[in-house]
Order: sequence, then C-alpha cells, then structure tokens
Amino acid sequence: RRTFVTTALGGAAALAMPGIRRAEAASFNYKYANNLQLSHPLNIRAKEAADAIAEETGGDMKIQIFPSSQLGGDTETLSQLRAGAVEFFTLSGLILSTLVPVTAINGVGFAFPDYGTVWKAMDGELGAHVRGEISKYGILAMEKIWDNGFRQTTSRSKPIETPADLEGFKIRVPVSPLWTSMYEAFGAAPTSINFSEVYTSLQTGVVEGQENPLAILQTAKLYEVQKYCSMTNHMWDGFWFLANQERWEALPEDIRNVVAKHLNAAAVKERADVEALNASLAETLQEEGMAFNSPEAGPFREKLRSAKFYETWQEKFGPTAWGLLEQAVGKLA
Ligand code: X2X
Repeated sequence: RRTFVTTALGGAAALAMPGIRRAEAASFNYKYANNLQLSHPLNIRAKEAADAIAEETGGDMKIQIFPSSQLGGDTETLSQLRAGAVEFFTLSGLILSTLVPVTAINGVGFAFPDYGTVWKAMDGELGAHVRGEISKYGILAMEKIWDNGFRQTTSRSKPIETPADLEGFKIRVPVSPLWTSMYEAFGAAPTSINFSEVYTSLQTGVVEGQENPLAILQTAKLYEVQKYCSMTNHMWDGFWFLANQERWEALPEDIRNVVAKHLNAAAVKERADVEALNASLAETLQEEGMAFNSPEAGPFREKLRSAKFYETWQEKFGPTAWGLLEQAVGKLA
C-alpha cells in the first residue's frame, strides 16, 4: 500500500472511494537493465534508489535490476527498451546515438576539460536539448545523467604515447558511429563490440586494446587481460537513465515523482563515487600489474583537427547542438 496516499485519506475514506482504492492496490514490477558489474557505483546507487522507491511506495513500485548485460548486449537491450520488454535502461549517449543522433555529442574527442564543465553542460542547456531529442523517440531520459567517466586507453602490447601509436591499432570501440569515426581519424583499426563481449575479445586477442574509464577497468577486471593503461582522457562518457515512455506513463503520477526523485538523487551520488574512484584507482590497478603513462593531449587533438574530425561532426550535429556544446567548452572546430 502506498502510505503517502493512505495517510492523506485514512483507511475508511479510501474504502469508500473505489477509484482511489483501485489505484492504491495497483503495483508495478519494472525491469532495469544495464551493462555494468554489480560492484560498479552505478549498480550500488541504483540498488539503493530501488530500495528507497519500494519503501516510499509501500511496495507498489518494484524495480528489479539486471546488471552485466544479463538481458543482452547494449544494442539488443535498446530494442527491448523500445518494445517495452524492459522498462528502464542506462545507456551511453554515444550508443543511444544509433537511434537519436544528437546524443553522441558529449563524446566529441577532447571536448570537456574537467568534471565542472561536464556537469554544467549536461545539467544545463546541452543536456536539456539532448533529452528533448530523446523524447521524440518514445523514450524518456531522467534529468540527471549518470557518470561513466573520462575514458583511458588500454592495450596488451604497448603504451599509447603519441597519435602515431594508434596507427593500425586494433581497438575495440562500443557500437557508435562517433567512436568509429574518431579512431578512423587517428588511423586506427576500430571494431564495434558490445561491452558484454569485451573481456573475451581482449582475452582471445580479437582486438589488442580498448578504452574505458578506470572504474570499469577495475570492476570488469579488464586489468587481467590488458597490460598498459594510457591516461588519454580522450572523451567524457555518461549513461542516460532511460524509461520506455509508454510504460512510464502507465505509472500513477505520484509513483513517477518518487521514482524520478530517487533516481536523480542516486545519479548525483554515483557521480561523486565514480569521480573519487577514477582519482584513486591508478594505484590499485598498478598493484594489479598495469603500467601507466600520461601522454600529452595536444598532439591527439591536433591529429583529429587535421583529419577534419571536428568539422565533420559539427556538420552532423548541426548548429544548435554544436553551438550549445561550444557554449559550454569553448571553440572546437
Ligand atoms: O561499452 C563500454 O565501453 C561502456 C561500458 O563504457 C559503455 O557503456 C559505453
């Protein structure tokens, strides 16, 4: 029973009002899928939110979490979300761009210098513009984007020190045109692979390297199959917390408010967790045997410029979205 309804009405009043009584008895079991391990802050904070939501709705709203791509890889889970077979899904904006092109915009190489700039843009006009576009596809994005982090480059064979080290480099990238385009601009050999298959691909040598934030190297144990970690900080990536719009609207408004409140609050906590982890994990990963180096960003950025990467994507994203990005981070192209 939803105590926040019954306390206002009292038991007897609720019994006398069949409409409200019916709403009170309704309960919802929704699925939430994601691609990360249970130990990642995203899953820890999502679980806390799900518990708080169940409690505040008196058990009427249950969210069951399916971590580690249990329901399928990202591209497949996106289809399930659209069909309503999965109600909630956290997905990188870059991968969501296979459906909603503008959502890749935060991944433009070397666009964000630091977290302050990221949150100002993503909680501000750029994020609002992106969420508006997502809503045209039958999907609702919660207001607060969750942090994946600044991405670093790993390899089993060599450290990446200059753009020349990326030439011909067999690197796994998530399924997303922006990622492929960026590594093609570097002259690398990118292969699109869903995260669910990354560990095995690295282990068997299908690819030589990959790129991900430190929190993922640690929680997905990628240090077991990679030797070098180059702190390239080449893009900032985040997870939109998505809901199937129809399934979302099937929830009574008071439940929707409780869900949104707890999920957005959890996102803010998760951001702090990931930022702290990404600052401290280099040491842990070195103890696991990884060798770190910190290349200068300048030459990588220059390489993207001379390959016309920025001009190409400015044109693809269009003046509104690109203008909002540059308003947040300064001139790129
Ligand atoms: O697939 C990845 O590399 C990951 C986990 O970082 C994303 O979801 C984009």
